[in-house]
Amino acid sequence: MMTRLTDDMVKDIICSLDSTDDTLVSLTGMNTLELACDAIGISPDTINTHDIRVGVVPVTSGLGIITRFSDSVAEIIKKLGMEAFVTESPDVAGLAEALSAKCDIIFMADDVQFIAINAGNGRYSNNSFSTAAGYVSALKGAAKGLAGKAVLVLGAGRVGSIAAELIVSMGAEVTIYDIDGKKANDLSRRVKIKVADDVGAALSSHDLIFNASPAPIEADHIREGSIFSSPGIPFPFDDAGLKKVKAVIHDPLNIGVAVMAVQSASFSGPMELNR
Ligand code: 2YC
Repeated sequence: MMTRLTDDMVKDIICSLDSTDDTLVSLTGMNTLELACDAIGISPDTINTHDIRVGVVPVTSGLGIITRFSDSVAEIIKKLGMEAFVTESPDVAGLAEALSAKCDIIFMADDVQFIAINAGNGRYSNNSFSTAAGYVSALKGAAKGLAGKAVLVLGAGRVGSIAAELIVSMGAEVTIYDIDGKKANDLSRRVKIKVADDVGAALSSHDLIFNASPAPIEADHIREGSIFSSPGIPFPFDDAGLKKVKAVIHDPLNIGVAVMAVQSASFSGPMELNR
């Protein structure tokens, strides 16, 4: 089961959009749009964000609407330079609204999947891949490259597993820890990674950490000056832990949504945009 955002985690996204972008530039050298393009391997000048119309459809299924979730998604996308709006209706009526408004991309999330559909050709981006790719790019930026370096991945769920594969493909030595040892071992049969069975020992022997776990991170396990790329929710650090780290890259939605928007847009050739 994917970790679910709460109203409280989402409430400040819109008012802190600019500071989130500034922090990302200072930590990684890239703003949110540059990071999203880096994550999917295109250059920012190949995508004309102003030509892209995005519809965000609230979804009431399962545990229902998260207050300001859809508004936050739309504002994150607008900050990339795209046109974005939240549909009046939720669910199927909202989807119909987005389609009749000739949206190029449609975002929707239930309790299991969060996707961005390219309305021109039906291909879609999902939040797990996008979050993994975006936060790996952020770690690469903050560490000034990952090739030949040792990286610890916490969490062998959907995001952590994809991240481990991406980091290995960048030439890093990856160790993974998951509280469920079977998950970590299963992944190590597919991807060339080492498995740690003690999170404290693993953390105290790494400077570069990708955290995709919902668990808190204890300050006395953290190596002084380490860099965390940390999509995991809830935010895992206490004040003592924050004093020891060199950098923490974290947001509740921004990087994942930005990669979804850029990746689903990249599924269109110029002629395919849904006009
Ligand atoms: O407001 C709505 O439309 C809700 N149906 C949205 C539910 C999102 C559930 N997913 C999550 O909370 C997590 C997020 C971290 C992003 C991906 N899954």
